[in-house]
Amino acid sequence: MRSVMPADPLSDLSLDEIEARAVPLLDPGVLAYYAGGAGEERTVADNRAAWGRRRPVPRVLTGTGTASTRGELLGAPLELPVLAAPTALHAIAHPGGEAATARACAAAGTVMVLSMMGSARPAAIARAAPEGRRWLQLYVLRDRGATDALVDEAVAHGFEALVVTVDTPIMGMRPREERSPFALPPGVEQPVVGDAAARTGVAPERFFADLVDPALGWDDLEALVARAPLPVLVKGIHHPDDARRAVDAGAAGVIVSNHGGRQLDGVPATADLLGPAVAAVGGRVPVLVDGGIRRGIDVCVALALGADAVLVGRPVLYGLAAGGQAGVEAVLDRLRRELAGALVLLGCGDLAAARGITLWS
Ligand code: FNR
Ligand code: LAC
Repeated sequence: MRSVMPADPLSDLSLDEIEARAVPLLDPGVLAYYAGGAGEERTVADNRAAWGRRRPVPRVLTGTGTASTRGELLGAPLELPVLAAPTALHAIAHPGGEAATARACAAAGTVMVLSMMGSARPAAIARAAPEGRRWLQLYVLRDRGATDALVDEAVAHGFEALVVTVDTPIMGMRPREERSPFALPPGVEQPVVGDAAARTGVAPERFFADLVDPALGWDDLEALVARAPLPVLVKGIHHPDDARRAVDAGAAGVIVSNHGGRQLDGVPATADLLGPAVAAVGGRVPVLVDGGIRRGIDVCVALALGADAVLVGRPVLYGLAAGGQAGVEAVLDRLRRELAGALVLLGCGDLAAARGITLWS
């Protein structure tokens, strides 16, 4: 009798291998949008390389035979310190869209951060994975009423936190995107952007040009934090003084991020920015980081540098493209297994112990 091939061809693949499966399935314009970065993509490359420049040094004979990847973040449990970063338009990767991503994150016991530029609205994510943890990413709009309406929807649908992205007063210049533009396929919408555009009578394509407030200041952030019924994390922090200032403004968390190298090419890798930001925050709130994290060992380095958790952007999109919900589950499960294995081999039984890892640099 002929044996049947197992149904899940993505399990046991690394994130790079899953990406390689996804690439031929994507429309060239979509691939340019997902993969591309600003300028000549120096920062995209350095984000990845900078994790590898730091070498964690194992401790032996620690009596550690297994490791747990469990922890907590903002007062609730987290099975894996790897969150899904907010990324626009999951429905152009796979028809399952953000709902599939939300289910995969719930299955992995981690947080999905929904982008306000997503192809699904907050209510739809809550319906897709009611048991999952979910945060909403915001760009602050000139029309503060539109921003508040969205926050109300998030609160009504069990979102636990807001992530305000502050590194995008304008879009970065991204040559790959400019060379290979893509049009939204029929049936794919950006409902939140659409609502905000309709409210103000602006074309949705003019989102960054006309809707997002490009001149946001610290006073605006403070006002938003004061008004917000949810904890606010600030995403896109580079400088340690800004990390400190975000906490002073009332942020419940800081996300060290250069937007995956998509905004200003030539800025430092996030692995280089993380340590100073952690020192500036001084343990007052959690510090998260994203950019180029592709391996469990990268997560160990981030933890050793003082991060409480990390986020991954493109790998989730590639997992989604390669296999829908199962593809995102494969990405998160691979990171979980790599992280757990690396922790054991470094002599750490849990995430708290990872903070004490020595880095050879
Ligand atoms: C993003 N990112 C992003 N960030 C954000 O705050 N709001 C958004 O809507 C988006 N959209 C978006 C789309 C795409 C296609 C990508 C690749 C990225 C940035 C994202 O949250 C995160 O900072 C980076 O993706 C992290 O880097 P890696 O993991 O992709 O290397
Ligand atoms: C991007 C925007 C949507 O990086 O944040 O494409």
